[in-house]
Amino acid sequence: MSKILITSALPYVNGVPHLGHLVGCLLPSDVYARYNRMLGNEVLYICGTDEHGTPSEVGAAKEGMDISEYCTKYHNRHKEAYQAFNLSFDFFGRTSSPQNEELTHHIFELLDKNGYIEEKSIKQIFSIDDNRFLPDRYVTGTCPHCGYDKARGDQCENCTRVLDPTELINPRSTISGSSNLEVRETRHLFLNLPKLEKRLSEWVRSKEPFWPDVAYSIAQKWLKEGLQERCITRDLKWGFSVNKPGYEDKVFYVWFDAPIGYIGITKQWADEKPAERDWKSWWLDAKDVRYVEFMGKDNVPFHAITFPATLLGTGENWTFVDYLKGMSFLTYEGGKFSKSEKRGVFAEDAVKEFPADYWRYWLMANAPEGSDSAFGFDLFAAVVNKDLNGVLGNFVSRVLKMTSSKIGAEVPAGGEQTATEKELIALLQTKVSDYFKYMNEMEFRKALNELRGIWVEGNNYISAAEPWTVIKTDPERAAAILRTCINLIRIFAILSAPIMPATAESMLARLGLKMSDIPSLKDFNVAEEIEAVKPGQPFTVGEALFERITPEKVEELKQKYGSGK
Ligand code: B3M
Ligand code: ZN
Repeated sequence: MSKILITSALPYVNGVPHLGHLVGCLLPSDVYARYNRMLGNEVLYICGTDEHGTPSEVGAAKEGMDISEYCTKYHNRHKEAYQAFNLSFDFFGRTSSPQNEELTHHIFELLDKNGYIEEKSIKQIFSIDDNRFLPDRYVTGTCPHCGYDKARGDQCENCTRVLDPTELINPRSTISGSSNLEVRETRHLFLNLPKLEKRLSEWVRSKEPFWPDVAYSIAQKWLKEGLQERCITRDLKWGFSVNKPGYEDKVFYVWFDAPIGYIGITKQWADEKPAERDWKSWWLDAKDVRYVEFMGKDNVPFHAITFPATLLGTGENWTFVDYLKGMSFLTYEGGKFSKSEKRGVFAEDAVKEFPADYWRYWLMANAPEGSDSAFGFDLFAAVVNKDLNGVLGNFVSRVLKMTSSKIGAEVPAGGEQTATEKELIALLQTKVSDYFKYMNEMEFRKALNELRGIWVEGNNYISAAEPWTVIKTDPERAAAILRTCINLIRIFAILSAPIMPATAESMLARLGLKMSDIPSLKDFNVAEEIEAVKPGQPFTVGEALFERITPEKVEELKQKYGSGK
């Protein structure tokens, strides 16, 4: 048994997650965690909310709330939405926890002691009316290049040029709208990445065969361009205090403590049951831990460069990422998801429309892996109707209804396997090993393609074997065919469980089985599994597994959630 540490990028607490967030790191990590548990591996699957930074301050001010209450409110909303999606975190914590603060201080202290922290003065915009420094993206003004009057201090949305807030014409505070601004000098702490560059690039090189192209090439690009010192403090009130004299009025930058949050959240988990859980056995001087991270591609540089550099600089023996799965983006009906413009499906609404498994399946089957992918209700309905309702659901109800009406509600006895079943077993064994191979490689679209192919073989088998005709002349043979089909239902349930856990349970329940009855996926042998459900075992037909989505419903959903840009 191997120890597998899995983390999903920690979603920002402000705002509520949409389908893009789900497919961008949360769902793939959950599928991978479930699959590894089914293989019998010891899995620790960690996630939580990323709570510091200006957006939380601004969000709280907008709602007239105290920041920490605001974070608690949204932390709970995230947590509920993820529960509804059946995400199987071992712990869903918070980056603002005392455990994370202690670790952040510890790591900073070592970096400082080892000479990797520099002090420098920088110029920043100060808003006199807000009585605070403004982060670049909280300064709005007219773009000096294209004249767009709502350009942000870090970048103009209209012409995409990268800006310095001091370049904006008529700058004003995004927070209060005040134009009473001035440029002030302020001292900050920087992580000296150039000093760590050599060790970092050796480390990245050592990972070459294990990282997917996108993550490896992003890391290489950064290293080739040469690393810059990175500012790790901010002039904000909300955040962790800086444990260095002279920095009492500043806090750590959100991206400094957020990845440390993976460790902090593990400590939160361990502190709940100190007698049986040990965070260090996963993170510090840990043995035999394989660490896999899931994230959107925009987060790759922080995980491939800055976080490993932060850990390297401490001189301690931390667990470094072994495999980094960077996902591309999901578009919504040809445009972007936008909460403010009420466009897109948000996790908490999605599960009110359809059971989580419909979304889980669609999103994983269309995961933006190599390139971006597009969500649209037409596409969604087409896949649900064809793969789930048409192929899988139809097979299950057809087999159980037919057996129950023609023979009885027990797995039928009689009839031996023939060459047809032997062929089916061989075919399925190949497809199952391809499915496992893609799951191991985290090639989820390919894995789901195989899974769908496995379901299709069930339909092909029953169509060719025609038990409804055979029963008239050879009831023994018909019984053997239907018994094989019932066993296929169990096999399909097991293989689908990482993707559609609730559906898998419902399929098994019809056969009087539970997930806990299922043996490890290691050495999954179709020839044995196809005889696992024995004659005489009672079953129930149950409701249809999936509903068809009608064209009228598709139109209704488009109206409700916004269509196009
Ligand atoms: N909160 C960005 C995001 O949600 C950021 C990830 C932190 S991972 C340590 O996309
Ligand atoms: Zn512009």
